[in-house]
Amino acid sequence: MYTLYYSPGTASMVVHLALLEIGADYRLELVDFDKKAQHSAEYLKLNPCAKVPTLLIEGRPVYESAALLAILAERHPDAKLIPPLGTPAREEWLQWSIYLSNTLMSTYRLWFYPNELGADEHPPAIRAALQRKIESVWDQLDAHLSAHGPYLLGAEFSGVDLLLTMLMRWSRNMPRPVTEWPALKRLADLVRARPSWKRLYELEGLSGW
Ligand SMILES: N[C@@H](CCC(=O)N[C@@H](CS)C(=O)NCC(=O)O)C(=O)O
Repeated sequence: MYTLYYSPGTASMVVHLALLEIGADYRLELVDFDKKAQHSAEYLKLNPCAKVPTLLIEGRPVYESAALLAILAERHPDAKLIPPLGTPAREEWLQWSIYLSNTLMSTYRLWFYPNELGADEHPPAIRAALQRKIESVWDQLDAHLSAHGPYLLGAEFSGVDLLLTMLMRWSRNMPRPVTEWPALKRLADLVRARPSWKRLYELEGLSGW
């Protein structure tokens, strides 16, 4: 039994999707951002970063969404969320998961949390630079998927496509949402058609894209 500390539609989403894909037994614990519950003494004992997700694995708290995706995928090989150890596809999977975390996730963090650079709002030049950075990642990924898609690893869906689709969803209110990149939109449409995506929307009370 796992316990996922989550907030709807945030970085916990990929872990929740992985749990649903696996069919694992899990319990959800809402971390209420409106009440700043991520900063409560109780939660900080589980995750000193004051962020979601945190997953309790046999009672042990573990955090970082991309790491949790890999951990769950490895613990439940039958779900085929990650290719087998020692294969080129496994190496490519790791490449994409770390790339997405290092490039998109960290840039999004600055996009959504200007306070981390010490201001209520970014100056326009910083906002524009962050937008350019995110769009340059879409350009790169779209070129890769056009040549080698429809999924990041080619013909086969894997857990890293869940991570990418979660990150794509976060662009929906940006000046150029990711659905303007055709190969990325095709991947998103495939992932959004999966039962796990639909079930997560019900469980987390999400709507739209
Ligand atoms: N690198 C972390 C980032 C997690 C993260 O930024 N979570 C956000 C939600 S998307 C959060 O908890 N925000 C609340 C806050 O920072 O106060 C991960 O991938 O798990």
